Amino acid sequence: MHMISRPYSFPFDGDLRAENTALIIIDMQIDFCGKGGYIDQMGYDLSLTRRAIEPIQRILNCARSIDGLTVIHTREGHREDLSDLPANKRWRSKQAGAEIGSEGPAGRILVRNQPGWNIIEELTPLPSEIILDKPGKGCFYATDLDMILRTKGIRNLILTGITTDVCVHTTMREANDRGYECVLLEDCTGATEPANCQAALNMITMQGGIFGAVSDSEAGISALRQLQKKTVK
Ligand code: C5J
Repeated sequence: MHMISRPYSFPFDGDLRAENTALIIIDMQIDFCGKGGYIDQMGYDLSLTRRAIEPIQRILNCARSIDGLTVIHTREGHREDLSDLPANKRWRSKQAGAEIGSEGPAGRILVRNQPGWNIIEELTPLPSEIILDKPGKGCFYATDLDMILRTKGIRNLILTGITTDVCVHTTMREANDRGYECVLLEDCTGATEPANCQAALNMITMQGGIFGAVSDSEAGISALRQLQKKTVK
């Protein structure tokens, strides 16, 4: 079973099953795509990150209908006392006009349990879905993601979320080095600069798919629906 993708059909060996696959939705938080959050405070155009919401809703609805498929949501954010916030990350965010930990219209910027840290309403996780909190850009650093995936026997990762060139790319690279087989759905992601989003997508597909493959929500949904048919048989 394959998903139509480029530069090769995902996954490389055709071993696409609900049990060995996870849909990962990265950082769809108010801080990254909502009014008054981190990205908004830096002055970026929110439509560039919000473009991913509807396509993610579609693939998420489909994933929820597939027995045995794992859904994981992630959130970037720091402890209230900022003890897990590196000084250089804080300093740089201040230069960009949105100091992490400072008060903003959506509460303290990128701090856990503040309004801006929440996942947007449109993509609210179900109680049965995994939520992963991370202090950095990559989903593997300082989290138990690798342990969760290995424990559940998951090898294939369908990546979605924001931002393409930062948290999504870092995660894809971390996953790739650990032997996970990744595909990124291009309409389910977005970046603060469209050129960087495009460059990040191109980078994945170079050299035969150096970090994995690129597809879209329509192809992702078709592939997942095939899994459902297989499960039912
Ligand atoms: C950023 C992220 N861009 N989720 N975080 O700082 O990509």
